[in-house]
Amino acid sequence: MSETLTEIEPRTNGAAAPAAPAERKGLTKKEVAADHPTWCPGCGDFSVLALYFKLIEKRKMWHENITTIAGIGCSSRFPYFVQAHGAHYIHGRALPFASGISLSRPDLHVFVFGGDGDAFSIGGNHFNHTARKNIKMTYVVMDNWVYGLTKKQTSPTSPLGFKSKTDQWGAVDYPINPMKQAIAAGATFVARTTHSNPNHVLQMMEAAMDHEGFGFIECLSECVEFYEGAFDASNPRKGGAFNEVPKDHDATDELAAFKLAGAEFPGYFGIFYKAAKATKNAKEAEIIRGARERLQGLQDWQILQKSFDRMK
Ligand SMILES: Cc1ncc(C[n+]2csc(CCOP(=O)(O)OP(=O)(O)O)c2C)c(N)n1
Ligand code: SF4
Ligand SMILES: [Mg+2]
Repeated sequence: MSETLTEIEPRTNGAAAPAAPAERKGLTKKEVAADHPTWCPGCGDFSVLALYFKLIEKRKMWHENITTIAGIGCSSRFPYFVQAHGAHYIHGRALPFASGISLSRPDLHVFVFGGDGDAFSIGGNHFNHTARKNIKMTYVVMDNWVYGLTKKQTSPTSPLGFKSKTDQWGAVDYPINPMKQAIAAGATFVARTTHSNPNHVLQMMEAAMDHEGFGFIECLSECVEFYEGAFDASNPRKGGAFNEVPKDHDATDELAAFKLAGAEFPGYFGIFYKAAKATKNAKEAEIIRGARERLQGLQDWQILQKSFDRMK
Protein backbone atom coordinates (compact mmCIF):
# COMPACT_ATOMS: atom_id res chain seq x y z
CA MET A 1 0.00 0.00 0.00
CA SER A 2 1.37 3.43 -0.87
CA GLU A 3 1.87 5.88 1.98
CA THR A 4 -0.35 8.94 2.09
CA LEU A 5 0.61 12.14 3.84
CA THR A 6 -1.67 11.49 6.78
CA GLU A 7 -0.23 8.04 7.29
CA ILE A 8 3.31 9.31 7.75
CA GLU A 9 4.09 9.72 11.40
CA PRO A 10 4.92 13.40 11.82
CA ARG A 11 8.29 14.05 13.40
CA THR A 12 8.06 15.06 17.01
CA ASN A 13 9.66 18.45 17.50
CA GLY A 14 12.56 18.27 19.87
CA ALA A 15 13.00 14.55 19.35
CA ALA A 16 16.51 13.23 19.55
CA ALA A 17 17.83 11.12 16.69
CA PRO A 18 17.01 7.45 17.18
CA ALA A 19 19.86 5.54 18.78
CA ALA A 20 21.97 3.56 16.36
CA PRO A 21 22.78 -0.09 16.96
CA ALA A 22 26.04 -0.49 18.84
CA GLU A 23 27.67 -2.33 15.95
CA ARG A 24 27.03 0.51 13.49
CA LYS A 25 30.21 2.37 12.60
CA GLY A 26 30.35 6.14 12.13
CA LEU A 27 31.07 7.64 8.73
CA THR A 28 34.71 7.74 7.72
CA LYS A 29 36.53 10.60 6.07
CA LYS A 30 36.79 8.47 2.96
CA GLU A 31 33.02 8.06 2.87
CA VAL A 32 32.18 11.75 3.30
CA ALA A 33 34.89 13.21 1.07
CA ALA A 34 33.28 14.05 -2.28
CA ASP A 35 34.85 15.75 -5.30
CA HIS A 36 38.36 17.04 -5.06
CA PRO A 37 38.01 20.58 -3.65
CA THR A 38 38.51 23.22 -6.33
CA TRP A 39 40.11 25.77 -3.99
CA CYS A 40 43.52 27.22 -4.88
CA PRO A 41 46.45 25.20 -3.52
CA GLY A 42 47.26 26.53 -0.05
CA CYS A 43 43.80 28.05 0.60
CA GLY A 44 42.93 27.99 4.31
CA ASP A 45 39.53 26.48 3.53
CA PHE A 46 41.14 23.04 2.97
CA SER A 47 42.00 22.90 6.62
CA VAL A 48 38.41 23.64 7.73
CA LEU A 49 37.03 20.95 5.42
CA ALA A 50 39.55 18.37 6.65
CA LEU A 51 38.58 19.13 10.25
CA TYR A 52 34.89 18.83 9.47
CA PHE A 53 35.58 15.33 8.15
CA LYS A 54 37.53 14.63 11.31
CA LEU A 55 34.63 15.89 13.43
CA ILE A 56 32.15 13.65 11.59
CA GLU A 57 34.46 10.69 12.09
CA LYS A 58 35.30 11.46 15.72
CA ARG A 59 31.71 12.09 16.78
CA LYS A 60 30.42 9.07 14.87
CA MET A 61 27.84 10.89 12.80
CA TRP A 62 25.69 9.36 10.11
CA HIS A 63 24.12 10.81 7.00
CA GLU A 64 20.68 10.96 8.58
CA ASN A 65 21.95 13.07 11.53
CA ILE A 66 23.61 15.97 9.75
CA THR A 67 23.30 18.46 6.95
CA THR A 68 25.85 20.88 5.49
CA ILE A 69 24.59 24.24 4.24
CA ALA A 70 26.33 27.24 2.65
CA GLY A 71 25.66 30.43 0.71
CA ILE A 72 27.90 31.58 -2.16
CA GLY A 73 31.62 32.24 -2.17
CA CYS A 74 34.82 30.17 -2.32
CA SER A 75 34.23 29.04 1.26
CA SER A 76 30.57 28.40 0.51
CA ARG A 77 31.53 25.76 -2.05
CA PHE A 78 31.98 23.60 1.04
CA PRO A 79 28.88 21.36 0.63
CA TYR A 80 30.06 20.29 -2.85
CA PHE A 81 33.02 18.63 -1.26
CA VAL A 82 31.01 16.75 1.35
CA GLN A 83 29.37 13.52 0.26
CA ALA A 84 26.28 13.98 2.42
CA HIS A 85 22.99 15.86 2.58
CA GLY A 86 23.39 19.59 2.13
CA ALA A 87 22.86 22.60 -0.08
CA HIS A 88 24.87 25.32 -1.72
CA TYR A 89 22.25 28.00 -1.42
CA ILE A 90 21.78 31.69 -2.34
CA HIS A 91 24.44 34.31 -1.52
CA GLY A 92 23.85 35.53 2.05
CA ARG A 93 20.79 33.32 2.55
CA ALA A 94 22.37 30.22 4.05
CA LEU A 95 21.13 31.07 7.54
CA PRO A 96 17.40 31.45 6.79
CA PHE A 97 17.54 28.24 4.78
CA ALA A 98 19.37 26.49 7.59
CA SER A 99 16.87 27.92 10.10
CA GLY A 100 14.03 26.24 8.22
CA ILE A 101 15.86 22.93 8.33
CA SER A 102 16.76 23.26 12.00
CA LEU A 103 13.22 24.19 13.08
CA SER A 104 11.46 21.57 11.01
CA ARG A 105 14.01 18.83 11.70
CA PRO A 106 15.32 19.46 15.22
CA ASP A 107 16.69 15.92 15.25
CA LEU A 108 19.36 16.95 12.72
CA HIS A 109 22.54 18.81 13.43
CA VAL A 110 22.75 21.67 10.98
CA PHE A 111 26.25 22.86 10.04
CA VAL A 112 26.59 26.08 8.05
CA PHE A 113 29.82 27.24 6.40
CA GLY A 114 30.48 30.48 4.55
CA GLY A 115 32.59 33.55 4.08
CA ASP A 116 32.85 37.02 5.58
CA GLY A 117 31.02 38.60 2.64
CA ASP A 118 28.27 36.02 2.73
CA ALA A 119 27.85 36.40 6.50
CA PHE A 120 28.28 40.11 7.04
CA SER A 121 27.57 41.95 3.76
CA ILE A 122 24.60 40.51 1.91
CA GLY A 123 23.75 38.16 4.79
CA GLY A 124 24.30 40.67 7.57
CA ASN A 125 20.70 40.97 8.63
CA HIS A 126 20.14 37.25 8.55
CA PHE A 127 23.14 36.80 10.80
CA ASN A 128 21.71 39.16 13.41
CA HIS A 129 18.26 37.61 13.37
CA THR A 130 19.39 33.99 13.43
CA ALA A 131 21.64 34.82 16.37
CA ARG A 132 18.97 36.61 18.38
CA LYS A 133 16.46 33.80 17.78
CA ASN A 134 18.98 31.29 19.09
CA ILE A 135 18.19 28.72 16.44
CA LYS A 136 20.17 25.55 16.98
CA MET A 137 22.97 25.18 14.42
CA THR A 138 26.72 25.54 14.08
CA TYR A 139 27.86 28.40 11.88
CA VAL A 140 31.51 28.57 10.81
CA VAL A 141 32.49 31.77 9.04
CA MET A 142 35.72 31.27 7.12
CA ASP A 143 36.96 34.81 7.36
CA ASN A 144 39.65 35.73 4.80
CA TRP A 145 39.05 39.52 4.97
CA VAL A 146 38.26 39.63 1.24
CA TYR A 147 35.80 38.49 -1.43
CA GLY A 148 37.75 35.56 -2.85
CA LEU A 149 35.38 34.07 -5.39
CA THR A 150 34.80 37.35 -7.21
CA LYS A 151 38.54 38.07 -7.21
CA LYS A 152 39.42 40.64 -4.59
CA GLN A 153 36.82 43.13 -3.55
CA THR A 154 36.79 44.78 -0.11
CA SER A 155 34.78 42.77 2.40
CA PRO A 156 33.20 44.00 5.64
CA THR A 157 36.15 42.54 7.56
CA SER A 158 38.91 43.95 5.32
CA PRO A 159 41.15 46.21 7.40
CA LEU A 160 41.51 49.91 6.71
CA GLY A 161 43.93 50.56 3.88
CA PHE A 162 43.43 47.18 2.18
CA LYS A 163 43.86 47.69 -1.56
CA SER A 164 41.29 45.84 -3.61
CA LYS A 165 39.43 46.17 -6.89
CA THR A 166 36.74 48.18 -5.13
CA ASP A 167 39.18 50.29 -3.06
CA GLN A 168 42.17 50.85 -5.30
CA TRP A 169 43.51 53.52 -2.95
CA GLY A 170 42.93 51.39 0.14
CA ALA A 171 39.78 50.59 2.13
CA VAL A 172 38.35 53.61 3.92
CA ASP A 173 35.42 51.97 5.73
CA TYR A 174 35.90 50.73 9.28
CA PRO A 175 35.72 46.94 9.34
CA ILE A 176 33.19 45.12 11.45
CA ASN A 177 34.40 42.91 14.27
CA PRO A 178 32.64 39.54 13.82
CA MET A 179 33.04 38.59 17.46
CA LYS A 180 31.52 41.84 18.74
CA GLN A 181 28.79 41.57 16.13
CA ALA A 182 27.91 38.03 17.22
CA ILE A 183 27.87 38.85 20.94
CA ALA A 184 25.82 42.01 20.41
CA ALA A 185 23.34 40.17 18.17
CA GLY A 186 22.64 37.64 20.92
CA ALA A 187 24.55 34.57 19.74
CA THR A 188 24.75 32.14 22.65
CA PHE A 189 28.08 30.57 21.68
CA VAL A 190 30.84 32.72 20.20
CA ALA A 191 34.33 31.38 19.46
CA ARG A 192 37.35 32.31 17.37
CA THR A 193 39.91 30.07 15.75
CA THR A 194 42.29 29.93 12.80
CA HIS A 195 42.91 27.46 9.97
CA SER A 196 46.58 27.31 10.89
CA ASN A 197 45.85 25.57 14.20
CA PRO A 198 43.96 22.38 13.24
CA ASN A 199 43.57 20.97 16.76
CA HIS A 200 42.03 24.22 17.88
CA VAL A 201 39.60 24.34 14.94
CA LEU A 202 38.38 20.83 15.80
CA GLN A 203 38.07 21.72 19.47
CA MET A 204 35.96 24.80 18.66
CA MET A 205 33.76 22.88 16.21
CA GLU A 206 33.08 20.20 18.80
CA ALA A 207 32.23 22.75 21.46
CA ALA A 208 29.92 24.64 19.09
CA MET A 209 28.22 21.43 18.04
CA ASP A 210 27.60 20.46 21.66
CA HIS A 211 26.11 23.86 22.41
CA GLU A 212 22.33 23.91 22.64
CA GLY A 213 21.67 26.98 20.47
CA PHE A 214 23.22 29.18 17.80
CA GLY A 215 26.95 28.45 17.80
CA PHE A 216 29.13 30.90 15.90
CA ILE A 217 32.80 30.41 15.06
CA GLU A 218 34.96 32.96 13.30
CA CYS A 219 37.70 30.90 11.66
CA LEU A 220 40.50 32.89 10.07
CA SER A 221 41.11 31.20 6.72
CA GLU A 222 43.78 32.67 4.50
CA CYS A 223 43.05 33.50 0.87
CA VAL A 224 46.49 32.85 -0.58
CA GLU A 225 45.45 34.24 -3.93
CA PHE A 226 44.03 37.65 -2.96
CA TYR A 227 45.18 38.29 0.61
CA GLU A 228 48.36 36.38 1.17
CA GLY A 229 49.91 36.71 4.59
CA ALA A 230 46.82 38.39 6.10
CA PHE A 231 47.01 36.27 9.25
CA ASP A 232 50.76 35.77 9.64
CA ALA A 233 50.68 37.73 12.91
CA SER A 234 48.46 34.97 14.38
CA ASN A 235 50.64 32.09 13.18
CA PRO A 236 53.67 31.12 15.28
CA ARG A 237 55.16 29.31 12.27
CA LYS A 238 55.28 32.69 10.53
CA GLY A 239 56.63 34.61 13.49
CA GLY A 240 53.20 35.49 14.90
CA ALA A 241 51.46 34.73 18.19
CA PHE A 242 48.57 32.38 18.85
CA ASN A 243 47.11 33.63 22.11
CA GLU A 244 44.45 31.48 23.70
CA VAL A 245 41.63 33.08 25.65
CA PRO A 246 43.06 33.67 29.16
CA LYS A 247 42.31 30.82 31.58
CA ASP A 248 40.56 33.16 34.01
CA HIS A 249 38.17 34.55 31.36
CA ASP A 250 34.53 34.07 32.38
CA ALA A 251 32.76 33.05 29.15
CA THR A 252 29.35 33.76 30.69
CA ASP A 253 30.31 37.42 31.15
CA GLU A 254 29.07 39.28 28.08
CA LEU A 255 31.03 42.44 28.83
CA ALA A 256 34.26 40.52 29.41
CA ALA A 257 33.70 38.71 26.10
CA PHE A 258 33.14 42.01 24.33
CA LYS A 259 36.32 43.39 25.80
CA LEU A 260 38.27 40.32 24.67
CA ALA A 261 36.87 40.80 21.17
CA GLY A 262 38.26 44.33 21.13
CA ALA A 263 41.90 43.21 21.47
CA GLU A 264 44.11 44.28 18.61
CA PHE A 265 44.95 41.69 15.95
CA PRO A 266 45.92 38.85 16.33
CA GLY A 267 43.72 39.01 19.44
CA TYR A 268 42.62 35.84 21.23
CA PHE A 269 41.48 32.38 20.19
CA GLY A 270 38.98 30.21 22.01
CA ILE A 271 35.48 30.49 23.44
CA PHE A 272 34.67 34.12 24.16
CA TYR A 273 31.04 33.77 25.15
CA LYS A 274 28.58 31.05 26.07
CA ALA A 275 25.08 31.48 27.46
CA ALA A 276 22.38 29.00 28.39
CA LYS A 277 19.15 30.30 26.84
CA ALA A 278 16.10 28.50 25.48
CA THR A 279 16.35 27.92 21.74
CA LYS A 280 13.66 28.82 19.26
CA ASN A 281 13.57 25.10 18.51
CA ALA A 282 12.56 24.36 22.10
CA LYS A 283 10.01 27.18 22.18
CA GLU A 284 8.36 26.02 18.97
CA ALA A 285 8.34 22.43 20.22
CA GLU A 286 6.49 23.66 23.29
CA ILE A 287 3.87 25.45 21.18
CA ILE A 288 3.36 22.30 19.10
CA ARG A 289 3.14 20.11 22.18
CA GLY A 290 0.58 22.47 23.74
CA ALA A 291 -1.57 22.51 20.60
CA ARG A 292 -1.51 18.71 20.36
CA GLU A 293 -2.49 18.44 24.00
CA ARG A 294 -5.36 20.93 23.69
CA LEU A 295 -6.65 19.32 20.53
CA GLN A 296 -6.21 15.68 21.40
CA GLY A 297 -7.60 13.32 18.84
CA LEU A 298 -6.84 15.63 15.94
CA GLN A 299 -4.08 14.90 13.51
CA ASP A 300 -1.40 17.53 12.87
CA TRP A 301 -2.86 18.53 9.53
CA GLN A 302 -6.25 19.11 11.19
CA ILE A 303 -4.63 21.30 13.85
CA LEU A 304 -2.93 23.26 11.10
CA GLN A 305 -6.23 23.63 9.24
CA LYS A 306 -7.84 25.03 12.42
CA SER A 307 -5.06 27.63 12.69
CA PHE A 308 -5.67 28.76 9.13
CA ASP A 309 -9.45 28.84 9.71
CA ARG A 310 -8.91 31.15 12.70
CA MET A 311 -6.93 33.55 10.52
CA LYS A 312 -9.86 34.09 8.14
C1 LIG B 1 22.91 38.09 -4.99
C2 LIG B 1 24.35 37.99 -5.33
N1 LIG B 1 25.11 39.09 -5.27
C3 LIG B 1 26.43 39.03 -5.57
C4 LIG B 1 26.98 37.83 -5.95
C5 LIG B 1 28.45 37.78 -6.31
N2 LIG B 1 29.24 37.18 -5.27
C6 LIG B 1 29.49 35.86 -5.25
S1 LIG B 1 30.46 35.38 -3.96
C7 LIG B 1 30.57 36.99 -3.42
C8 LIG B 1 31.39 37.34 -2.21
C9 LIG B 1 32.12 36.20 -1.63
O1 LIG B 1 32.90 36.63 -0.55
P1 LIG B 1 32.92 35.80 0.79
O2 LIG B 1 31.55 35.54 1.28
O3 LIG B 1 33.83 36.51 1.71
O4 LIG B 1 33.49 34.38 0.35
P2 LIG B 1 34.95 33.96 -0.13
O5 LIG B 1 34.85 33.83 -1.61
O6 LIG B 1 35.89 35.04 0.26
O7 LIG B 1 35.20 32.69 0.57
C10 LIG B 1 29.85 37.85 -4.24
C11 LIG B 1 29.77 39.30 -4.03
C12 LIG B 1 26.14 36.70 -5.98
N3 LIG B 1 26.60 35.49 -6.30
N4 LIG B 1 24.84 36.81 -5.68
S1 SF4 C 1 40.53 32.69 -4.29
FE1 SF4 C 1 41.26 32.71 -2.18
S2 SF4 C 1 39.50 31.98 -0.95
FE2 SF4 C 1 39.16 31.41 -3.10
S3 SF4 C 1 39.97 29.34 -3.30
FE3 SF4 C 1 41.58 30.74 -3.91
S4 SF4 C 1 42.78 31.08 -2.05
FE4 SF4 C 1 40.83 30.22 -1.42
MG1 LIG D 1 35.81 36.17 2.12
